[in-house]
Amino acid sequence: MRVLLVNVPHPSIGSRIPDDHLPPLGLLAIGGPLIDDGHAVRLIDAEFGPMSIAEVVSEATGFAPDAVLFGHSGSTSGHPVIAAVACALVKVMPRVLIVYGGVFPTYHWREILHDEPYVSAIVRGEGEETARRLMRALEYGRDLADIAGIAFRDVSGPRATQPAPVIANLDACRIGWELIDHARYSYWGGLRAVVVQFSRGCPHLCNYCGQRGFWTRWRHRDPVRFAKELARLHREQGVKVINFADENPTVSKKVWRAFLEALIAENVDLILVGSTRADDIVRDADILHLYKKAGWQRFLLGLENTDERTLELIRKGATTAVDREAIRLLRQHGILSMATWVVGFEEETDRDHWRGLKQLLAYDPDQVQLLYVTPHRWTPYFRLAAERRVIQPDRRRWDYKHQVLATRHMAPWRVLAWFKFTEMVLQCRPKAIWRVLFQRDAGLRHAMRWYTQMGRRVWPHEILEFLRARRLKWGPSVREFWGAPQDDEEQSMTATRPERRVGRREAA
Ligand code: B12
Ligand code: SF4
Repeated sequence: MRVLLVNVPHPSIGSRIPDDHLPPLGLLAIGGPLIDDGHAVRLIDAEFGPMSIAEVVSEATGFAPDAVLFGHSGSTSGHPVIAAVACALVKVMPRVLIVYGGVFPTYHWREILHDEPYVSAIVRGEGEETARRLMRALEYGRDLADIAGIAFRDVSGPRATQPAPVIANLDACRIGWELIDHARYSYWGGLRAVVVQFSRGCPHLCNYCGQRGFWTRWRHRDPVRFAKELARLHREQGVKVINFADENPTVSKKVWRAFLEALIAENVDLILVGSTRADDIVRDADILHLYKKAGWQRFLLGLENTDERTLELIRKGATTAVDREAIRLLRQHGILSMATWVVGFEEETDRDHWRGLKQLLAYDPDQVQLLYVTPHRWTPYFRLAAERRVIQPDRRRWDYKHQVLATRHMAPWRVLAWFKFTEMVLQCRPKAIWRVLFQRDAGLRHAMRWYTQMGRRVWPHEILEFLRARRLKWGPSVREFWGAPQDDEEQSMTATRPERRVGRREAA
């Protein structure tokens, strides 16, 4: 079959503000196995430009695909863009099959199949094996009901098949790197870069997490083979920056250490960046020198909040003392820390923001990223937030960088004022400026300067966005806006009601 993968242009800050673009790993992960199965596969990455819908349509028709496959890293906020592009494509190619995968459609399959008639099938959960089986079935006109891990329409409406088994051996899946020209992709201020995954999933239970349940259980690649793949990308493709997509790569100290040692043995000059948990950093205090030697330059630590009650509410399983110690240890080993900080909890007041700002200053992270609490329907947190009021009806803005829910005691402008003020104080305090200007390590200096540059663009952009965006004063409840909680389906590959058929009313 002729298979076209499309990475749509995303309107979010992460896609539009930096001049860099990262390869769409999810689509490449699907593409590799499909190439090996003999399909003619091509990728259109519309993030470059960004391409208009008309340009995507024109390039797509030139390839004359049998099937167009969509997926995206932005998930929830990316969905409306995918819907618009898919709709435009089927207008000019009415016989083309539209296949859709990723986190958001895995859970919202009922609504998508109900509202978007042009979608032929949705791949639920991890896609490598399922996409192969689905494309074969579509090619030979076999019954889709026999394919595990998908959702499609039959005579009674949208239905999901039984969950696909998790991929036990991640090394068996090949990334279709040949689908991209590495020279186009960069990160960290113009350095050639890729996104990779050492592991999938996370054993922790934060109740707002939209990723953990998707992968169902934590698995990892062979540490030595993985290190060799990174070294090969460096030697053959000139890749310099490795961005880890892992939710939590450091879960097993033993395995992680094996990876670090294997990469050090490869003797390649790489910059590694990614996210992990503060408690793993503290646990690994005795091997942080290996992190540094392997090339780690920055860890994003999801601190989320410093209020112990809020941490309890979101089941973060962290303590403020550990978070603080992790930042200290990273600095001691010449690794930058970026703290994410979440605002917009229902009962927040000025006093909470002030206390949070003081706490953040005491933590002293190198970089800070503020986010708005954004419930996903498949997480337990959604249930807690189900009766809160939506103020942002545009789903493209459900990207953590727009306030989407009303808070009880503060107007949105006031939350934004605290949001921007906190960022400004953290990034403009003398200590932070000193680190940006005079950081002794040239690599870290570059990283700090690049981030500051991004911050300078993001800061006014977010204020303008706020002024431009249409907001509701007191909109529908979260439950009315998205539908009933779906947390019982959170484990995407052990779903509880696989074969359930839904009627039109329920799907709506
Ligand atoms: C790398 C990354 C980015 C990169 C994107 C690079 C790129 N070109 O893809 C950058 C930094 C640009 C970025 C930006 C944003 N991101 Co981001 N990002 C990630 C991150 C860390 C990894 C994504 C990834 O590669 N995963 C690994 C791949 C293999 O998994 P996957 O994409 O899910 O694909 C698998 C399956 O889903 C499925 N699949 C996926 N697509 C398809 C398609 C088909 C046809 C099939 C069959 C199967 C299939 O098969 C794949 C293999 O099993 C995730 C967090 C995470 N741990 O996943 C956040 C994450 C996806 N990002 C998120 C967000 C919010 C954003 C932004 C909106 C932030 C912002 N406000 O700017 C933007 C959106 C930009 C965009 N283009 O999507 C959220 C999405 C939340 C949600 N559920 O809505 C996440 C989950 C972070 C989080 N913890 O909340 N991001
Ligand atoms: S530690 Fe991170 S990835 Fe793991 S459950 Fe919590 S938020 Fe999700």
